[in-house]
Amino acid sequence: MPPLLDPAALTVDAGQLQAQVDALAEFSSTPAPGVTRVLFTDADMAGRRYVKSLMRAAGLDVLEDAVGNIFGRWHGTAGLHGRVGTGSHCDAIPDAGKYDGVVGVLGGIAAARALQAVGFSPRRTIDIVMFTSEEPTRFGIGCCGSRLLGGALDADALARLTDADGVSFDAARRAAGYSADYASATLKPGDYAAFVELHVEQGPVLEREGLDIGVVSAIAAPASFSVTFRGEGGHAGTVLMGERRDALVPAAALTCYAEELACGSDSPDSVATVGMLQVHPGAVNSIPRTATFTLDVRDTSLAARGGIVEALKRRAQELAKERRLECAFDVINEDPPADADADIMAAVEESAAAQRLRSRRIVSRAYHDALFMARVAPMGMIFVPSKDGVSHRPDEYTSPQEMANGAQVLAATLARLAA
Ligand code: HGY
Ligand code: MN
Ligand code: MN
Repeated sequence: MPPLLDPAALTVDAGQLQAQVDALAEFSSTPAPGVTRVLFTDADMAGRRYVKSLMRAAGLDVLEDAVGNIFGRWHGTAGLHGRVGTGSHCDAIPDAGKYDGVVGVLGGIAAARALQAVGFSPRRTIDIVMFTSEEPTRFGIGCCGSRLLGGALDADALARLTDADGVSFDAARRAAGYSADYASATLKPGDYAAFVELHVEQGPVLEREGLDIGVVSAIAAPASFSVTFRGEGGHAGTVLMGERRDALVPAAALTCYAEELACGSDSPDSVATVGMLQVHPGAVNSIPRTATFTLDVRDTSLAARGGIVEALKRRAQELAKERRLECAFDVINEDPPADADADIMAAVEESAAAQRLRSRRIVSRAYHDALFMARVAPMGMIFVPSKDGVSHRPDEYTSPQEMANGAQVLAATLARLAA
């Protein structure tokens, strides 16, 4: 910690931070209390403008890359290579809450202001980043912006992704005003000396244990797949049961099997979810011809996740054979987990202690942009409590003081890393 800076002296205005979270929540394509802010929609573009205005008001240089990652840059005084990064996302899945991701972007700007207020000036440049498309809502894969930055997604593959209306990522980004060469959005190792993300826990642990700060030790490994069963459909009244090749029934069977595998796993971190299902033709009196659904399987252990995925693939083929159907089991993403950097964890713990905040180490079962920034820089995450552990729902809540605590710990951590 630089000699002049007392972490306990760092204060963030909790009321102002809450007011900014509330103002950002106004930019939504669905009515309150839920928030919907899907990539490059009008709501997302309005939210981006608002975040950039806060960055400018904090005296940060605003830069945007080829895919709409937004950087609020606080230039360092020593011209050192290797910036210190923090940030998160502001896009929101349909009818979500207003804190997921937002606390890490607005809290990052607030942390910079808290450091400016005590006269701190960073020797290393500090970036507060708003990453593009952390949520998979529009193009089916999450963390598009941080995957590109971290070298975990091929630019051509990203450009070709299409949304439900057949609009490609490349067309969507150009319509949003981003047309630079994709290559400019890939970092070289060393570009960042450290990356720390502030985020709401999205789980019940901190609240249940009466703690203020979560020091993330690892981020679980997410995997997602698109599965399609294809049969022959037909009239719901005239095709007798023995003659059917119904596409939806095996989809339902595999959904229940996914739950059974995750519940029966030896690993406590195994989770499996079917979140989306489309049936064609989708009529009361028509036997489903195709059923397409998404599988989201995660674990902190790659072996445990792999075991569940392999069992699901086997069962899908068995069901297709038994029922004379076709089955496509396509990978959307299969990512490794990431461990936090020991020095950054120690810096977060010491920053929390200096501010008399109670902390513990914790695993992140949700994925974050930090998962991909970990590929190009030492990574850390700071969690603040989520009421009742709720997230991805309109009743998601973190109190103003809990957000301010997180931003203050982030400010002290950034000061150490950028000194
Ligand atoms: O799905 C996740 O873990 C993140 O909230 N996008
Ligand atoms: Mn989320
Ligand atoms: Mn998030």
